[in-house]
Amino acid sequence: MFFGQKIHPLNFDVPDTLIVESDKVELAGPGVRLGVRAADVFPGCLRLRFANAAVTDPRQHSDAVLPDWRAGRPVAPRLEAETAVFVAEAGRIELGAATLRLELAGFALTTVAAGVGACGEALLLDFAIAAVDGCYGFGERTKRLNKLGDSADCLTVDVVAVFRHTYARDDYDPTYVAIPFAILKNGERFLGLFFDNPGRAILDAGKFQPGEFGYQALGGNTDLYLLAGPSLPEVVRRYAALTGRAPLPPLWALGYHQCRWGYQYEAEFRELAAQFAAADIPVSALWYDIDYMDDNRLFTWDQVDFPDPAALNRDLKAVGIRAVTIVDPGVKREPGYAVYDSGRQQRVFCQTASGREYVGKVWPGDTVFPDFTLETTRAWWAGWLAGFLRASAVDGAWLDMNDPATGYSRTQEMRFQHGAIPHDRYHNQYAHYMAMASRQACDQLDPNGRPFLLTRSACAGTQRYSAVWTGDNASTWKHLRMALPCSLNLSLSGVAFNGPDAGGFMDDTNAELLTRWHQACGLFPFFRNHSAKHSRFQEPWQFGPGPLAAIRGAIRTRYRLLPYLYQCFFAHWREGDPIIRPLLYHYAGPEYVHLDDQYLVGDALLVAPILHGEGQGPEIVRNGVKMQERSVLLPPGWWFDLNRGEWVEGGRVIPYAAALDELPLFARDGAVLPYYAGPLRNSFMDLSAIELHLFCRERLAQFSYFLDDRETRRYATGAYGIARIAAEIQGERLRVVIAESGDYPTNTVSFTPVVYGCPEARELELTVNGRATIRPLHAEQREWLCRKWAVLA
Ligand code: MIG
Repeated sequence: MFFGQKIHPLNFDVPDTLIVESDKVELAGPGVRLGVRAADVFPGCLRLRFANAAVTDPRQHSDAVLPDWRAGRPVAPRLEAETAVFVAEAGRIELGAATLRLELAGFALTTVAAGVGACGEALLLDFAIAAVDGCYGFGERTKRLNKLGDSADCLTVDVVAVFRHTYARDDYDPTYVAIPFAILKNGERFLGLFFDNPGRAILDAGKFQPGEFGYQALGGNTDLYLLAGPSLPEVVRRYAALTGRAPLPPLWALGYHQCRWGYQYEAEFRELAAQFAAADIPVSALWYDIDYMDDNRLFTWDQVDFPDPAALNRDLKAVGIRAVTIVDPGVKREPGYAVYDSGRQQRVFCQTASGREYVGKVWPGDTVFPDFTLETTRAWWAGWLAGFLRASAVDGAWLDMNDPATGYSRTQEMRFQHGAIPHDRYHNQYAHYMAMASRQACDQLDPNGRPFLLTRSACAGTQRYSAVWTGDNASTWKHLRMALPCSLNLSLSGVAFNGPDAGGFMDDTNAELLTRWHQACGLFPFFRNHSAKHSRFQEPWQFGPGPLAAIRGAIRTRYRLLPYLYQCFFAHWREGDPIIRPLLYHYAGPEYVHLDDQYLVGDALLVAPILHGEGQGPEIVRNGVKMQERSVLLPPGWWFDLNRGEWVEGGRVIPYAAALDELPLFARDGAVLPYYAGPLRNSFMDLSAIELHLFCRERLAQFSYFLDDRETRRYATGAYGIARIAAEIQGERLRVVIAESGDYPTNTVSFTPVVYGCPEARELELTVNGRATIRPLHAEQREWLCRKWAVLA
């Protein structure tokens, strides 16, 4: 056996009879009986529920869909000629005995002949996609953005464990995350297909058979949710509405994170804080990998290496640095160890079919695994985790090894709910329920606070509980290149809060790679430098003054733009739009179908990082400075080059050469970038004064700035305001109008306009909540100094 194998479609039994009943359609044939029900879920979303008679446990065990949408409004079928028809609000479904045709928002999709079938528990849906020219989503994927011609094995695995020593590759499948969600593109129309089945499944967008899109569930029943476009944002927002959006994180979680497997002593952490200060680089969190524990016992600290973790973490916090600890699910199987004893006593661990505690072999040696699908286990876990976080003054938890990794012990014997439920029903959801339980711990600590959790494994819906990092990559240019499409597809798949190990995890990084990685991913939703034990150290200062200055520029730029990033998170929480987006999210045309070496942050910033090193691609020498060159596709309209400080006309591809300390970064005409201009002191940021960086050459610059307390969950009950900002140039006058509304006190944020690339502007007319003032524009507000990106910061 090898990964990526499918069941050949010819092995499926195909129904030949169709019976229309009052509430469902029954498809039958030799060896196959499939019930099909339809329901309207919400506008633009409908569900087809497939019930395969051969499935032994017909219950839906998935927790992907938000509880509100699980019922749906049933749509009755009716017979038209030989075809059963469901006319739902969101679209139309036509079923023949072995064919399925669906149409939503002008996007029609039909199965191939014999494209609906069953093979024992397995379900087959095979669609003809000759007209489809793009396929996106698929969760956390390697390779390129467009999945047409590619396939995905939806099974969560510890990638490095199953693909040993393959760091030179960039085509891993499966990965840590299983999200059976595909977005098909046909010209400028998009359609989302979410196959809600938590078991192993395969998505194949024409790899097995060109021109066909195949879905195979290997067990259990599948609910197929159809998400209408016609645009890509509509599909993505609907998927987010269905499975949930990320709650607002604490502001510090959006800063720079420093991590490494191998940091082991209290002194090292104090030294790190001092080194960041000396390097003049803000850092918002330091991370504790497994080395902090006492012999890999969960919820303990090594007493010798960390005599007083709470004091250490409080000292760090006093200078604005938060602490995050790794928390693996596996509990050391050791009678006398309190965590194990209490778990055993409360029967919280996964069991085998006959009721033995399932045992794996991981870091702690013989290891047992909490069954997070049980409410009792989640309460037990939440109690321990909350106690640990409180006692050691830790602000966030990093959930690793929850794929789940069981080491040299097979996972298959690990069953759920006291051995009653086979492993595969919850395998892909193990991390999901662990994240849910961990969130419960945070709720116990501070019911009105904002938790920060990071998980390696995830499934559809996990974004409601945790951010996701993309696991063990390697310090290679290939893996840097791959980080863009990987995070972009994950973003389109509902997981907006994500990012890779910056600098690369496995193997040794180098000065240039580390620098370019910080630039390329410095505006990603999650930004953490992390590396493996025994690899070369890769803190920002490890490679001398040149790279340090360039990395400092990248990190400081992130902090400057943190208010913008935060606003993107707020907009995500409200609407479901991802933080980072492929260009095809906003621009139509064939040139965007495969474009994945540049991306947008929100809709206003375009990042086109250098993704190759010296000697690996186009390079030039200008004034004695070596520069790497790439092409940048600028969509139509004017773009302000923030690296060089000039307007560039778009609608074309331009060559762009960038020295080591330069990042090609563009703001579109009509953009407003909220900017933090205050002192950079780690996670301390006073956002009561914000600069509004305005780009209004030909277009009105507009932005909705959300006002909230940035600390509590009051926003979730509507306690936030919106400052609507509009700016334009009229002759010598810059006119800026700001109007606040909503459930937040007005005039709590002072906004200072800064206009770019507009030398003719001499005065500012600023109207805030109806009160107008006119004053001269100061020189520094007339022309921003951004000859060099490092200077911008
Ligand atoms: O077997 O905790 O992906 O980030 O540093 C390796 C040690 C276990 C895997 C994680 C990685 C982490 C490492 N962990």
